[in-house]
Amino acid sequence: MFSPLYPADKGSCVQLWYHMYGKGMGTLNVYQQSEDGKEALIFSQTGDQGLLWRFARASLLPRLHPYRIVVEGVKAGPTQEGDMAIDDVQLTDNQCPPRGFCDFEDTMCSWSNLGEGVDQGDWLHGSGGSPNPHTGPSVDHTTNSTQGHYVYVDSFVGEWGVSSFLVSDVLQPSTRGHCLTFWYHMFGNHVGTLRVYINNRKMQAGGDEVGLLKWTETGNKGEKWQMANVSVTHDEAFWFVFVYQRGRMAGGDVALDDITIIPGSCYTEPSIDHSDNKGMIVGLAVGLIVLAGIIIFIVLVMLNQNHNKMARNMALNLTSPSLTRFMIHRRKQGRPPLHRLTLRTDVFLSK
Ligand SMILES: [Ca+2]
Ligand SMILES: [Ca+2]
Ligand SMILES: [Ca+2]
Repeated sequence: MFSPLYPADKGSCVQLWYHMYGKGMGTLNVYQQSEDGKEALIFSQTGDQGLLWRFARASLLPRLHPYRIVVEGVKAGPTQEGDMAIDDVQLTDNQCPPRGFCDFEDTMCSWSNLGEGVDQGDWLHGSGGSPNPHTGPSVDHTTNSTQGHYVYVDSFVGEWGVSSFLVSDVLQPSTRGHCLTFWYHMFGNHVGTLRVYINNRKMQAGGDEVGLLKWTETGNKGEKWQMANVSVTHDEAFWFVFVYQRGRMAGGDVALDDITIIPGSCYTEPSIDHSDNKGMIVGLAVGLIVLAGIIIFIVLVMLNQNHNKMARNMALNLTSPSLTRFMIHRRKQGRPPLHRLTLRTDVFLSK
C-alpha cells in the first residue's frame, strides 16, 4: 500500500495501529520511499501479536525529495491463519515522543484495552474527578490540575471481581532489562487489586493472557498519587499488562498516569554504592582536613623557629660587641668565660 506523495519538509513521525493475530502470521513492514523509489525500513513486526490492536510509531528519516509511506504485508507461508490489518495511519509534523512514555494528555499513546472475552471492563481516558464520589483522583499527576488527563477504571461498571486489562506495545528483549515507572491512584473504601504482569507470545499462545506477576497493590491507599518502579529482564519480546480487579462495590475507582518504560534496570545505582561513595567522600574530607592541620602546624612551628632565630640574632647583634669586648678583656686577664652572662642571655631570649 502506498501513501500519497508528501513534500520533503512535511512530516516527522508516522504512527499506526496494526492487528496481527494468527499462528501463520507473516511480517508487517513500513518503509519511507523517496520519489526515485529508494526505500528505508522504518518499522517491522513479525509473527502472531495476539488478539488485539497494537500501536506502532516510527521517526521519519531526513530527506531532500518528496516521499511516500509504504506499508507491506509479507505472507509467512501457505497457511490461512495470517490475516493482517492496519488502521488510523497518521503522519505528524512533531517529532515522535520518546518511546515508552505516556502522560495521557492527548491520547492513550500505545496503551490499549483488551476486548471482551479476556476481560470484562476497560480503562477509560479521563480528567478532573472520576465519576464516582469519594473515590478516584480529582486531578491528574502530570499537571496536578483538573485539565490534565489520566486513565482510570470506573468501579460502578461491572460485577464484583471483574478485571480490566491495559496492555503496552511489544518491547524487544535487552540484556540490561527494562524499568517500568508509573504513578497510580488507589483511593476509595472499596478499592480492589492492581497488578502488573509481563507476557509474551509463548505464554499468550498457551492461553495465559496475563503472564508473570511483577507487582501488586491492594486496597485504599489514600487520596494521593504514588509512584512505583518495576524492573524486568526477559529473554524474548514481551509486553506489560496492567490488570485492575474490581472490589466489592462502587467506591474503587483506580487510575494511572505518567507511565515510562526505559531500557536498563530501575536500580542501576544501588543504595549500597551510594553509602560507599558517601563514606569515601567523608573519609577524603577528614583526611584533607587532617593534612591541612599538619601543614599549618609545621608552618607555624617553622615560623616560630625563624622568629626565635631572628630574635636571637637580634639579641646577639645587640649584645655581641660589648659581650665580645668583655670576653676578650676576660681572656686577656686569663680568666675563664663567664657562664652567668650566657644564662642571662638565654633568659632574655626565652621571653
Ligand atoms: Ca477490556
Ligand atoms: Ca471520583
Ligand atoms: Ca496526565
